[in-house]
Amino acid sequence: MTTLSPEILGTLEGQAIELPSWAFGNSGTRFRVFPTPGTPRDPREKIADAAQVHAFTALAPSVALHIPWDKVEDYGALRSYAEDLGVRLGTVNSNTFQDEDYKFGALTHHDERIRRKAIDHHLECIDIMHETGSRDLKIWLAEGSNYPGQNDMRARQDRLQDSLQQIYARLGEDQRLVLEYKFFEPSFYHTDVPDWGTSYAQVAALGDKAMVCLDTGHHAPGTNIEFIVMQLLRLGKLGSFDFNSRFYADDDLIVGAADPFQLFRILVEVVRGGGLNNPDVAFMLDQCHNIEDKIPGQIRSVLNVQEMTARALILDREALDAAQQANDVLGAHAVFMDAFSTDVRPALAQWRESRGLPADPMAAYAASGYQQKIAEERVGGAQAGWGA
Ligand code: AOS
Ligand code: ZN
Ligand code: ZN
Repeated sequence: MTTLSPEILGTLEGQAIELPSWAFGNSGTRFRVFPTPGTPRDPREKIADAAQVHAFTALAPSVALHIPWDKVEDYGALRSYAEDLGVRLGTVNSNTFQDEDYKFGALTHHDERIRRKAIDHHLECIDIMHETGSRDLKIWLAEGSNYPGQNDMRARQDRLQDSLQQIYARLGEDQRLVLEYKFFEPSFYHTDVPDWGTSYAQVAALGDKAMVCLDTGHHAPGTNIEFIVMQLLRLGKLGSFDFNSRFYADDDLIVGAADPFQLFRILVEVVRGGGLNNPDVAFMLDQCHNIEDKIPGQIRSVLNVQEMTARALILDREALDAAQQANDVLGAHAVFMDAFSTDVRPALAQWRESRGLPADPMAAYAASGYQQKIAEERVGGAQAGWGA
């Protein structure tokens, strides 16, 4: 059995992966949303489910909120509720994609009334962050155009910068803004923040408290995502990850499910660039569980990240460096593949047990009876928000 050094285990112990509240709601495609028994009916129940993931893995100590999907009267009370369950409230995600006014844009809109409304929504999110104790405001924009000539793309970039500056000015001392990019959808011709370069240009003009959010599902097929990770870390601008998997589009599948090797390659660059357990680089999941149970879906996801992190940590850097220096192409590749091909699961299971955690969190959750309990107790669980 492969063993993991105390140093590696110490690093793994510090790993924290934030869960998205919306992963616990029902979601689906535009064709059908299949309801799952036991689905949370309100933000508290989503947090309770997220706390289960943490209880079985010790990997997920915080939950990201989405406004307005997680809107409540009293955020202080929600915060205490979460903390009593052993988790804290994390990133606040804004939403400018479900309001009729935003059909043709929000932070980029040429109509000053609509743009003001979208900016004000973000200011409200920052006010909420003060109450929830959240550090990061995550902005993903669903704006763009469908046809060439439809919009003045240049003017939209200028208005976006102005809007972001107004939002940035409201951030507290210890708060940050992370700007997510996505190359298409819901707009199909142009998206106002389509790539890391645009996100970087926009946040770099704001200041140190603005960073890029990299969602692993938001790139064209074949994109070398680990190169982007390397570059953003090198520039000190990688603020957060939204981890998920894609086969075709923005599939939001379980991280590491579609391409475990890609997840490994990304984590190798994270380790190389000092991004692991670095408070400046938030690890988050952005997933939707359409047909599988949500809590075990999230448990599987955080375990996948942990497993690939362990493999990235066992990469023999000295041997790799030596091979690279000698221009030993196949030797360097072999060192890299050795780490990826190493089965660290038995060592991780043993280590979990030594810390009082279940060796197999998936099996332990299934045996816990929680899923049956919520299925009986909760009737009429809510949709995650997409299309709601
Ligand atoms: C959308 O495609 C993005 O991935 C967003 O990060 C996210 O799914 C949304 O903002 C949910 O709040
Ligand atoms: Zn995302
Ligand atoms: Zn997405």
